[in-house]
Order: sequence, then structure tokens, then C-alpha cells
Amino acid sequence: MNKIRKVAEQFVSSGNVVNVDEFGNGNINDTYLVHVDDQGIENFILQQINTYVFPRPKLIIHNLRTFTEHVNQRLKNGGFNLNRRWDVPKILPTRAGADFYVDAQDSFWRAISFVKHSHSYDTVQSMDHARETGYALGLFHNLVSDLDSKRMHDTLVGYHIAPQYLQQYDHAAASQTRINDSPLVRYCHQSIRERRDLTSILEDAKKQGHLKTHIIHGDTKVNNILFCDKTDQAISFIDLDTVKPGLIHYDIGDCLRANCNPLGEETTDFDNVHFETPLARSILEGYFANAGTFLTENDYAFIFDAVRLLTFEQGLRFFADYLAGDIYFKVKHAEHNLERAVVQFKLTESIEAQEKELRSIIADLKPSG
Ligand code: GN1
Ligand code: MG
Repeated sequence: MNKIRKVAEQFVSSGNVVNVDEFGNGNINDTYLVHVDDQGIENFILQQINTYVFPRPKLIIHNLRTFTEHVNQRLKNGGFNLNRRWDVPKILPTRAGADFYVDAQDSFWRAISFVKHSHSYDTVQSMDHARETGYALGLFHNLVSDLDSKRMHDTLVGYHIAPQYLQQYDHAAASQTRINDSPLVRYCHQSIRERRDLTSILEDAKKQGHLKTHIIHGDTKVNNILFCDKTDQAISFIDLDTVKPGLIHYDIGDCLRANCNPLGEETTDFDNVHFETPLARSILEGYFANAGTFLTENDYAFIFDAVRLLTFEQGLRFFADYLAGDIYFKVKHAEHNLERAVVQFKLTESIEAQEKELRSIIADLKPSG
């Protein structure tokens, strides 16, 4: 922690760093909460960007600047009648006035402000909470719906492009880095075999012009949303490294995948993994309240496919990483990515079993006219 404290000091112009604590449970970057002793200087978030995953971290900083300026402008002039706080974390400069710090080992660090009087949850707590979660995503999409995609870089090439994950899986399976023929491994291969044909559904729709590129968040788990300590309303969306051009369906699908799974991504109680459709209804209700103004007929038509695909994709990503020897996601033990993959494939089965209900919820909530 001494080394990290030294890095933290680079972002403090007055006062001392008194403590640095590990923060959150991200699978990619290392995140810390830095406590500073000077009154008037707020505690802040320090992150070491994983440059294996994000090989061009300066693009993240560029996007963050463009995004923040745009959103703050929209909040000022956009005619929003929000009746709530909505905060965007700020990039904090180093003592030298830069947006990031590169240490002697060439590691890339950046600091962002901590949104005051807020808290987050790892799982959705109630129907109201689910509605707030959807509301936050809808507001996020709304605020960037007029941000020109060309002004934002691709910080993570191939992210959420499901056919590319399928290729990576095929490659990892063929290279046989990890030889294991357990029932769980066979189950994963089988799950992929049965669904390979659906992998390109969103990319095909994009190519055919049915779905258009927007600015997306990229990682819409509920623990990336901050809630107000006083009102418990959603007040900020954090983890902005993957804010970049993409399909809003990646976000909607991923939001339902991540947040309608009460047992969570890390469970090993595989037989009880299920998709909680009533939560999906509440999330979509909240989402449509803010997104109704820019969604098209085709956008609605592909929502079910997105939920199924993004869940299958996450299984594919975990399993391909397992087969490749755990090079992308952080793991706590040798079978961790395999177990995570099984959870996602079980969740995919549960989504497929409820296709009719889900489609009718979407049709039901869709504004008529
Ligand atoms: C990664 O590190 P974290 O938890 O913010 C991943 C997401 C996955 C998620 C699964 C850049 O996000 O795509 O959905 O793990 N982020 C990246 O928990 O790959
Ligand atoms: Mg993330």
C-alpha cells in the first residue's frame, strides 16, 4: 500500500494522504478510496487502469472529458425537470496539472472525485430499486442521445461484439491451453453449441441499418449506480471507462442480465440460478420513462434478443477466458471463470424459458402511438 499511497500523493495538492483502502469489487481495474487529512479536500477514487484490457488508456480520459462536458451542458440547458441531483464524477488533476499519472513501472493511474453522500448496492433490493436502476440507465442514455458518436473513441475494441467473443472461444477451445473434461466444462461447450447461431443477431441488425450506434455506458450493473443517502434515488452512473459508441441494446441487455439474477454472478448454487422477470418489468418501466423519447420501433423489437444475447455473451466471455488460462478477468481460484460461465448459461436458459412473458412485458410497457 505504500507504493499506492505515493501514487495517491501525486493527486493531492495540499494536505496528506492518511489512508488508502481497496474499494469495490471490479474484475478489471484496481480501485482504491484515498482519505486525505486536509479539510476542504475531499476523499477521492484512485484507479490503476488495466492496460492489458485497455491498451490505450488516454482514450478513456479523452472520452471522459467529452462526456462530462456534454452531460453538464445538457443538464444546464436541456430542459430537464429532474427533481433530483444528478452528478458526474470529475477527473482530478495531478500536482503537475495532468489528467493521469504514469509511474516508474509504466502503470497508468487516474483519480476521480467521490460522489458525496451516496452509496451503492451489489444487488437490486426491491421493485422500487429496480425502477430507479432502469430510470438511471434511461437518463444516462437520454443525456448522451445527442452526443455525436464520432466525438468519442473506441476505448475497448470489440467490446460487446458477440461474434468476436465466439471467435475467441473457438480459438481458446482449439488451442487446448487448459485440458478439463468435467461435467461443468461439457455443459458450457454444449450451451454454446446450441446457441452459436444467435450470436450475430444484434451485429446483423446494426449492419442492416435496423439499429443505430449511440453512446453507451458499457457496464450497467447496479453497483455502478450511486444512490442518494437521503432520498435513496439514483443520482449518478459511475465506472465510465467503457462509455463509447455502441448499441443501447448492449446496455439494456446487460442491465437486465446483471440485475435480474438474485443469486448474483458469483454464486455456485447453479440449480437455483434464475432470471427474475418481475424485476425486469420494473427496470424497463424506469428505463422507458426516460428513454421513450428516442427509442424507435426497431429498438423495442430487439430488446428481448438483447437480454438473451448479452447473458449468453457473458457466459461465452467467462468460459473463453477460463479456457485461455484466465488472462482477462481477475480470478480468486482456478475454476472461478468456469463457475461464473455456468451461472450465465443457466441464466440464459431461464431467460429463454420466459421468452413469452418477457416479450409481452416489453409490448405492454411500450408507449402506444
Ligand atoms: C467487468 O470490472 P467490472 O466488474 O467493472 C467487465 C464487464 C463484465 C463484468 C462482469 C471492461 O466489469 O464487461 O460484465 O466484469 N468489464 C470489462 O462482472 O470487460
Ligand atoms: Mg466495469
